[in-house]
Amino acid sequence: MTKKKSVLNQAREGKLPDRSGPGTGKAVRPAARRPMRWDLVFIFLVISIGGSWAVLAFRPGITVPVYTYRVVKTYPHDPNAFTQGLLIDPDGTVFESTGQYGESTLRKYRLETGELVKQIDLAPKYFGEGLARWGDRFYQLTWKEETCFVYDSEFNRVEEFTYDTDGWGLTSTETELVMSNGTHRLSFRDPQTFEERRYAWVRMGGRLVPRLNELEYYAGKIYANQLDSDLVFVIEPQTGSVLSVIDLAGLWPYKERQKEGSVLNGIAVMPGTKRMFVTGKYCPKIYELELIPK
Ligand SMILES: [Ca+2]
Repeated sequence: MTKKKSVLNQAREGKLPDRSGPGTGKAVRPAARRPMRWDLVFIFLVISIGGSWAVLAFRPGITVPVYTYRVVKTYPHDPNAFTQGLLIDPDGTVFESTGQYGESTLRKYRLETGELVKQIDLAPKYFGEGLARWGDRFYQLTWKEETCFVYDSEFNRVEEFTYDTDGWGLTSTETELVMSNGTHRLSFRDPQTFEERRYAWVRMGGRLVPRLNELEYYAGKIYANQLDSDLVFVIEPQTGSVLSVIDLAGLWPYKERQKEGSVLNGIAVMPGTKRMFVTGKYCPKIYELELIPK
């Protein structure tokens, strides 16, 4: 870091060529027998400065209030379910979308017992992703297949939409669907047509928050898992600003994560209550949590 900084400082002091933009500076070639390889210096600068910026931009420091948790209760969860979307009804019915080619499903089961009530399997070419409800319909994204399946309450497929990005998380507000695609970008879509109405970049302290995954809308805010992280970001839907962070570190200890791809993913708040549930891909439990300011 020190070396990179000193290079930056030298550049600022004019000791290195200004490469800040086309036509803004000329390399000064010293009168030496072996001419400096400015092209190599330039490549070094691009890699070192660019690399530093990438690290700063994509590893945001936490600049908002942090919540930790208390486990209220745990419930069974299929340890073979690669969880991508989670909803839980007040009557204790869980709706879940799972991923992986050849293993993707839409299922419903009982929260208390894990007893399966209904399941449909996606064709092997589809990788199931986020799940949201709009009225009495369920919307299920697919990862790379750019297809959103729409089902009625009995899981009969009634409609299909296409989109032109990755499909990751999905949730619904009072007026629209909200979709993540694995970046910092949230897409707000018309539930009737699935067309994008607007988008928001999720930022914390001015920095972008990447790899946003499963989503849940609750009390006017969007809760988002982040891939390969134990953090849940609480997001203001209009601006994309992160309002707070829930730190789930230690909830599902790493030594207990047996299968590759085991990460926290899946948030559900029981409608009409404050009961919050989280789980993970290949996680054997659903955790009901109470949030505690840190
Ligand atoms: Ca959810």
